[in-house]
Amino acid sequence: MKVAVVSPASDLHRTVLYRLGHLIYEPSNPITGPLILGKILADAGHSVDVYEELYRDLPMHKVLQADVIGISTMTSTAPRAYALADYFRSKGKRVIIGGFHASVMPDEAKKHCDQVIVGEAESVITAVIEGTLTNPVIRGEPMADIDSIPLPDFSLLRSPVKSANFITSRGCPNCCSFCTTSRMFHPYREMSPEKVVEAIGRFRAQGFSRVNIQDDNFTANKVRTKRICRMLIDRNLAFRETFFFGRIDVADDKELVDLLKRAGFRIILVGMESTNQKSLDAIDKKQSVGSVRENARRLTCLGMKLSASIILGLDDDTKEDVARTVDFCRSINAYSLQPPILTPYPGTRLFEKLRNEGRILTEAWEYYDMMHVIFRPRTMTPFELQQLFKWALRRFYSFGSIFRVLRTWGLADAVKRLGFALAVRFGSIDMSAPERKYRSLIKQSKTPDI
Ligand code: B12
Ligand code: SF4
Repeated sequence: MKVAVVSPASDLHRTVLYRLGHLIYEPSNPITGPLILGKILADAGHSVDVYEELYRDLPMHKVLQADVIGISTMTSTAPRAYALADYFRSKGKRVIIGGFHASVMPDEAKKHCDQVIVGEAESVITAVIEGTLTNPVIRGEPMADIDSIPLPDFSLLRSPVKSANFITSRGCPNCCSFCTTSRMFHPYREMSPEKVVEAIGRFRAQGFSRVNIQDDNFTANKVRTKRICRMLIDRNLAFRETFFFGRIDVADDKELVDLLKRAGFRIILVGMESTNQKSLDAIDKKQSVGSVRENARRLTCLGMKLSASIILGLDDDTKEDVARTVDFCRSINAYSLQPPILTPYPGTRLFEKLRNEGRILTEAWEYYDMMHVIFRPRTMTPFELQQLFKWALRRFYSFGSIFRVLRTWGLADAVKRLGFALAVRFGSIDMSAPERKYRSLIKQSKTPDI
């Protein structure tokens, strides 16, 4: 059978400005689920093409050559996924929807397709495509042994891609109130170090100049992480700069940091979230502000490129708290700042709480992208929070910071920082229709009455 799998992008993310932003931000990289499912189907004898809409418009005539079309969903891409699904069905195609959003809203997704797969789809995808599993909503059981899952097959991708994305574990041992991944991928499972190293070797041989480790928490099991590092070093397989998500407590273990660096794992994205203890406790972060600050400083001193992620809009954080956290990230010379706006994704405890409190402003899912305020914050208006997001980016990515980046990391990173400094200043002149619609929604919202 001929199968196409599409990873859609929302209207906002398909604008010229966003696509330009991606060029500056990082080399294009795909979501891996469709490439894993594609490999399973290809091994079963089907012909598979995978498309990423984030980087390039879909070649509709080619997609429509498929007999069955699979569509992946995140919450912010769900409306686009449904529009595509409706269109494909109007052309007589069989459509199957899966991924994050469809897994928590299967009834909504079902209205637009023939079948929905809830959760991890490896165990059922072949039977669904071949028509031996016919229920409208099918639950994929998580595979216990993730070594037995094939690696993402990048040769199936028909969109430009520069980095190999790779997940070496599923889920996270923690369970923060706003987190979707620890619920989607449950229970927490790890790939063996041998398989991880084999995969990285394979991506190298395929000519990738970069690998991003996309585990929610690559350092959750430090013994495993150290073993992976040692094996990569021994086999001379380290990439120059590999990105990964880690917990701030890696800094407690100097041997681990040293091994990570030698194995090329130099860019670490850490969810610092806030420098207000009340906020950390409220989201179940199980960390003290003192250790977050100390460890963040230590990581940068040890030469890691720290990508600091802080959440804007937590109930106990005021504007001053956010400003203090942003300035702390500046003071320790963090490599980058990611200030996602708190987003209550359906399926999380946070979503239920805010809905019960009547604080969800809209269920226009395309704005659930962590860059738009879609709830009433407690300590400021939605409009003020949206402005705070822009302020945080401008404050961190200042023109002055370019010289510090040049001194610390060199010319290539300084040029990238210049790109960011320009993007965060001029990016908001985007007058696309969805952005205008969003602005009028947010400007009308009143100060919270809670
Ligand atoms: C790599 C990644 C990216 C990459 C590439 C994504 C892309 N090209 O679209 C980049 C950096 C570009 C990115 C961007 C964004 N991302 Co992102 N991303 C990830 C990350 C870290 C890994 C994805 C991955 O490979 N997972 C591992 C594989 C195995 O899982 P999977 O792809 O979901 O596939 C499994 C199932 O979902 C299902 N499945 C998936 N697709 C399909 C399709 C069919 C037909 C079927 C049947 C089943 C199925 O089966 C698969 C196998 O089990 C995840 C976090 C995570 N741990 O997953 C966040 C994540 C998916 N991203 C997220 C978000 C919010 C975004 C952005 C909106 C962020 C932003 N502000 O720009 C954008 C949106 C991009 C877009 N397409 O419009 C959220 C989504 C939350 C939600 N509930 O919607 C996540 C979960 C991170 C988080 N904060 O929790 N992202
Ligand atoms: S530590 Fe990160 S990945 Fe783990 S539950 Fe919390 S937010 Fe999710």
